[in-house]
Amino acid sequence: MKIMQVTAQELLDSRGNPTVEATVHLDNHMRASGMAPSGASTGRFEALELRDNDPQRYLGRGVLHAIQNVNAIISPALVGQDVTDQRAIDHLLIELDGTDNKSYLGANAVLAVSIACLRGGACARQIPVYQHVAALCGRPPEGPYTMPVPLVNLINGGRHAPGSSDFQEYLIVPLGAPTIVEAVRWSAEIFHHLKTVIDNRGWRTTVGDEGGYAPPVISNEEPLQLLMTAIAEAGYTPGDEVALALDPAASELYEGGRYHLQKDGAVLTSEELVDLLVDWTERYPIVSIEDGLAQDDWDGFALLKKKTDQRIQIVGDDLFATNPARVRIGAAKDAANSVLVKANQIGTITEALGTIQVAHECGMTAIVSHRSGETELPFEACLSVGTGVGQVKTGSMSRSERVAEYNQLMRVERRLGSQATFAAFPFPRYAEVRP
Ligand code: 2PG
Ligand code: MG
Repeated sequence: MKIMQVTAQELLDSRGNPTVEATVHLDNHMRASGMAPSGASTGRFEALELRDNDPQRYLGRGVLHAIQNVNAIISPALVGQDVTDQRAIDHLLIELDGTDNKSYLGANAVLAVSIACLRGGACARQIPVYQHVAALCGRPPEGPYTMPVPLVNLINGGRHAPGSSDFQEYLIVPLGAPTIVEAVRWSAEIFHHLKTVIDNRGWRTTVGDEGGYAPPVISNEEPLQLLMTAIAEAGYTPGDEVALALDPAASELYEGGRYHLQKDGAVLTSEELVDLLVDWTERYPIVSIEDGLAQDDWDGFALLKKKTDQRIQIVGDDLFATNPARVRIGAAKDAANSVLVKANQIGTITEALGTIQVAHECGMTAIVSHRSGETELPFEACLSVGTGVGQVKTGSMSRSERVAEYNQLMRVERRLGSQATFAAFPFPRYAEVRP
């Protein structure tokens, strides 16, 4: 099935910022669209998101140039391509862009087209997107499938919720659930209990960019206590049934070689921050820490990994920026054992799949992740099931763009029936000392 034309338009993401929607038109009059998500805590090594910088429109955040690149440059180049051949399409996009970081066409233009083609390919083959992804990964589309353990961001801070914690994300990990359907139910119940816990402290129960609560806590440790209480109030066992995870997004706190924690009135060296995080892993059932250190702090990452001794997952987000070359550096430096995979950090689906492969070659786990500025397409759900990576990070249990992902995961699991198995969390040994 051949591509006749690719068009694009400027729409909004979940934060009300402009984003690119691309649509592929196929020769049988079918069409499929893709939209680009967008980060707030973006790393320096990410592919470039092309913005117009015209202060008269959307505070400079318009994407009309990216739209123009799709309509005028990408569309003519893709005419006649087989929409099911994702690899060929993405390689064409990479060549057409010709830069290391997609700065000519814009990663937002390129990814929107890449996703549109992926969805168009699934449409043309008359199979669901996750099956098409599985086929691209060399696996039988009929299954079996591994359903991902979700890392559910119930407390938002940092750039996603000014006024809350300095650290960006406090997540629950319902690793003891038997299915994704149950994992979602447990998480939603804990989310609702957390509201009461926060309300009882007399705090506002508003939510941040990813739908987690954003209470005005007095320390960066306090969110962990709130989560522990909510898990227990909901009737689950912290640790065995529901563990914790963190994404401090520490690049955002790093200035002049130090980490600035305003809530704690502290300015920490890399070693001191590692000590703080390690101490928490001994007092709370934390199983995963993402970007515990800044994107250039390889030594800090390596120290954290060494001190947590493979007991927990040390994840590189800004550190790796979904870039296979950086993952290989990380492996050589023994700086992490997991890679966060965000397709828009690298630009195409084929490259994101390649990064997952490199992560596995390096003995690392991979987590498919959303961005804080999301679209209404439940894309990460399909990518996480199709790739079978075993973990997905896609926000809290509120805001439609986050819930859409969980709903899609539940639909897929029910549809797959016995072909679906809930993943085992790969780092089962959290802190021996239970709180
Ligand atoms: C992160 C992401 C997603 P952002 O840091 O992991 O949660 O945030 O999209 O703002 O980079
Ligand atoms: Mg992150």
